[in-house]
Amino acid sequence: MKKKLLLLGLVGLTISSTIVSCAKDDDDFGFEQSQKSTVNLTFLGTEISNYKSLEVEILENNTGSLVKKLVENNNILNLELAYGSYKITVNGSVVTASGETVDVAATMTADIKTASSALSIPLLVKQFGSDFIIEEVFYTGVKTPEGKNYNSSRYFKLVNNTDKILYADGLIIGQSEFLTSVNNNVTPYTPNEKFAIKGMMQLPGSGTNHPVNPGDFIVIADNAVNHNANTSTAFNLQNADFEFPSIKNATLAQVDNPSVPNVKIIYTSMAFDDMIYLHSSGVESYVIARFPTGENAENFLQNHKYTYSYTNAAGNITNKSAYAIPNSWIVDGFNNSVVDKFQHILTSTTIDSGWTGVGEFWNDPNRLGKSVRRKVLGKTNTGKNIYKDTNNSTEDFIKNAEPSLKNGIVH
Ligand SMILES: [Ca+2]
Ligand SMILES: [Ca+2]
Repeated sequence: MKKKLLLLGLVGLTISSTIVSCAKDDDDFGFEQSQKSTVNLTFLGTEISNYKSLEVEILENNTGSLVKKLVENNNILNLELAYGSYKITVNGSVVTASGETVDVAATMTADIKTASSALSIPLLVKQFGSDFIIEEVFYTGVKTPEGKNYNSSRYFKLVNNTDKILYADGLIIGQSEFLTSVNNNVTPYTPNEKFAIKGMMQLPGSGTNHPVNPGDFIVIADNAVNHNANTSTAFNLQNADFEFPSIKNATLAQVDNPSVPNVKIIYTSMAFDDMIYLHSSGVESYVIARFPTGENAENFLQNHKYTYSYTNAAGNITNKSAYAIPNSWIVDGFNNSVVDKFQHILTSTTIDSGWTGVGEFWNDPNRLGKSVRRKVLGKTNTGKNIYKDTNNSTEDFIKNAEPSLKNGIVH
């Protein structure tokens, strides 16, 4: 996947203000090319516990002279440089306050033309991906204080973990056909080529209708209403960006909120063709994807049927039919399971090589009201979270997390 640079934190003076203030202090005609400056470089980022290793390259643009320095377990570099116009490049790794080792980089230009110069260089986290990632899925649901099942208020939360505006238009969410807790040894089975699905929805929009700023998120709720008004243990999701209510299944008692756009259900294996229902025990996998140019829901249903068979417990052959999303369309995904039931992951390891989950064992009653969330690596310069995505959900996610929308949707 394409690597993107994200701002970890911008601390201290910016270069441009340094240059302006230095220039104003100078006699306009007072410096010569041969003069030297004592330069103090400080590398900075938020929530960093150790500046482990930084390779610094300092290139003078006119003469081509290049200085290389290695800075270890430190974020300060002092050196002498001739007056000139410099490009400073930094590559390395740091340890965050939460103990994660992350790659960082920085580039900066600076004019050095005073006897001493102090530069603060903001380090950027090198992050994976160039599209949305799944930050959280709340699939367990809640029980009412009276101990009854409350079947709504589940949601997907997708985050723009890049440094540019992304459009949610047309994003696909896929729910696995198989369970991580059951392995029937089906044939054919090709998870390295495609992801078998039992449910698939697509967000509306024609390309640029739903912009999402860097670091911001969208919520796709089963039903975008204030569930907290129905039962005190459920969440207020009325400000969700999209919803997938099932009106046809009356037992869910879901309603269509007219002010929140509905997703398009492209495929579901449920008896109600408007219904996608997340497995409360958390043994499914989820992906997000985009149709390549020329593909759409109609083509997909024509060309991506997936039929398979297996030998059932009675010794007979079971034939089944589902659909499958090519892995090349998938932009993110992750597996969920529980320790005492885990059989296999359902994604290619290039999408997710691990699994996360909620609950300590199969149908652990304490799983209810908890979700899975990604770990936070740091903050953007606008105070938004940057999330971990190494395509290994065992490392990237927090199990048994407190749902981020517990107190409603706050951006
Ligand atoms: Ca609606
Ligand atoms: Ca990923």
